[in-house]
Amino acid sequence: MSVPGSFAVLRLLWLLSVFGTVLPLDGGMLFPRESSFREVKELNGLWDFRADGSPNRNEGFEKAWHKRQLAETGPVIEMPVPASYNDITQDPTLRDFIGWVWYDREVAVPARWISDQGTRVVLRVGSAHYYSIVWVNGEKVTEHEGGHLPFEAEISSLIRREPMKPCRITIAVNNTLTLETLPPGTIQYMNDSSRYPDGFFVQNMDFDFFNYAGIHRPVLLYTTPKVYVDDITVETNFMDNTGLIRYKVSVQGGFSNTLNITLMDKDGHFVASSNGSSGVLRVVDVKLWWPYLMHENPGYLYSMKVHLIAVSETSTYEDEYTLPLGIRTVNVTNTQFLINNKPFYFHGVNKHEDADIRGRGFDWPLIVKDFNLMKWLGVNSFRTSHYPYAEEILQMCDRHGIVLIDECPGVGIKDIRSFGNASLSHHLVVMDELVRRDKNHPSVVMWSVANEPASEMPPAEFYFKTLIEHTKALDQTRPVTYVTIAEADMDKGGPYVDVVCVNSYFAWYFDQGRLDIVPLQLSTHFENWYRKYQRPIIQSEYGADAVPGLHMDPPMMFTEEYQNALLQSYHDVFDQKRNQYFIGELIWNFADFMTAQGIYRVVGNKKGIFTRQRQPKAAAFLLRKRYWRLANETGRLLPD
Ligand code: GCB
Repeated sequence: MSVPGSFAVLRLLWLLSVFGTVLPLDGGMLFPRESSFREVKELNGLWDFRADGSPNRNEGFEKAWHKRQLAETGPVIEMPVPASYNDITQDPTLRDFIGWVWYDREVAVPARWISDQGTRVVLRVGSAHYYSIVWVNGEKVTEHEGGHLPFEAEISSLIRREPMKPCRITIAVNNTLTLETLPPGTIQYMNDSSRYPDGFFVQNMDFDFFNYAGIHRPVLLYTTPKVYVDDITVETNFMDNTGLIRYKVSVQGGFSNTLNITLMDKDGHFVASSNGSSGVLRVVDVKLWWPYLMHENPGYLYSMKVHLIAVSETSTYEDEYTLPLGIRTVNVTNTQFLINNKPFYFHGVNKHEDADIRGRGFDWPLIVKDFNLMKWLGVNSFRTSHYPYAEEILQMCDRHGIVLIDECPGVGIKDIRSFGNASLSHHLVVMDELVRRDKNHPSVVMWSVANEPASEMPPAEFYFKTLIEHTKALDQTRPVTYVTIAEADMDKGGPYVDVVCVNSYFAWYFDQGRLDIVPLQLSTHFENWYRKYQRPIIQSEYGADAVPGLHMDPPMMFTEEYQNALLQSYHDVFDQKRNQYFIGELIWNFADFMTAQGIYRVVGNKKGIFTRQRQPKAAAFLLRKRYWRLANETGRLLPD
């Protein structure tokens, strides 16, 4: 690939400056919550927005757009935050834009936050895809690589410098994917001037969802005292009727301090207490956290209130943070997945954060609707395919008892150059960030470090061994997997996973239309995987596209009848293997979702059992019947 001279140099320069740095994790990432000593101010709404359409996408940096109001640098439009910017306007150039886009807005900061030197003010972005740089009043406060996890910066001293001026926040976001990003991609320049205009380039990707971009999750300011609770880690266990919570609290800001920990039940009644930065809370007559449909009272949460008093020579600081927590255990044997020592059978879905207009933008009505649909369907679990979802979604799972396989954005790792050291070290950082954010959620029962990587390639063995060992060192309480599609004898990372998660599309991508071969191929496939790795198996994806309203009997591909018949042929095999080593089934996909344009996709992927607007196809009713039957057969509490 040859690249025009000056453009190539500029691109290389910003890639080096931007992608070359691995930022160490320096502290906790507690979800911002209000308390008597903490305030939260949401900055959601309309921001000014400008895409940098200059040929090298670098005009914003060359002309230092962050130094002024964006509106003073050129034409801006109104852009909702949170939302993907792609589908907001009528402009296909913005829908398919690759490069830097800029957002800014002014914020009125409460006077007390500025005058009170004992208050820390933190700016937090829930997520922005993919690479972000943030300035406050023209000064850079942070940058972050990765499109699905939060990042923040303390801005107290900056906003105190010019207390009378409104505080201007500028965020530049770049959606370019390279061989070393997660997910990876490549930029390809088309240099044939008889076919393409000068400077024409495309973003290639090896994954099947639209590369939505922008500020996808809430942006907010929150305060803590100068000495504050920075991180909390809990691990839970139980013996007979007694629950055990091992906790660790880290405090930042210096000074000797006193920590009081109080545990309350769901009704706010005192349960247990402790002092100090680490310890064990004992819970008599414990109410365990159970999955939905496995217990009459699923998703039981206690509240752990951490109260801090820190004293210096001149001042006293007080902080309080309340963490919801569930008490449960997770264990894996050769044939079973155990929650609270009882066999758990996953009957669930794979999702995407995806909807009309907002793209991947955070949206409460959509989230609540999806939970209502999942509960209607009898879903007890889902996989966050193919990237970490908003923390608010995980909190819903905690409360409703929906079990999660928490997946990092390691999707589309197909090029051998994406198995190099730079890719691996970034992947390790993403796992650090993911575990740091999600470690305390009872709903998260397993980490998935990747989806369908080219795991047959020789470097895959070292890559996955390192990645899985690293993840297990970060969190010793949960199993680790990656989702695979390769044939058993080709898979290099297989020996390191705790659970085999396998995707297959028999009678769809292969042997098209031949539903009759599914039973033979699927059961051979399972037997091979089990013989080779002796681990429990989850069917982590299976399905067929169905265009809603398209009918044909006998079934033909793309009709609702074919989707139903294909699911049914898989279910017959699942039911045979269920009492052996087969521990779960996750349909691909919960709802239709947008993809890049291509001849295999007719306005997106249609394997949803709901349409993108969340209306049921015939398959939703088939699955609903099955999942409620499974809940009755597998979900009841089995006698010891
Ligand atoms: C897969 C991928 C998923 C795709 C799906 C499909 O194996 O994991 O991202 O969308 O197949 O529909 O092809």
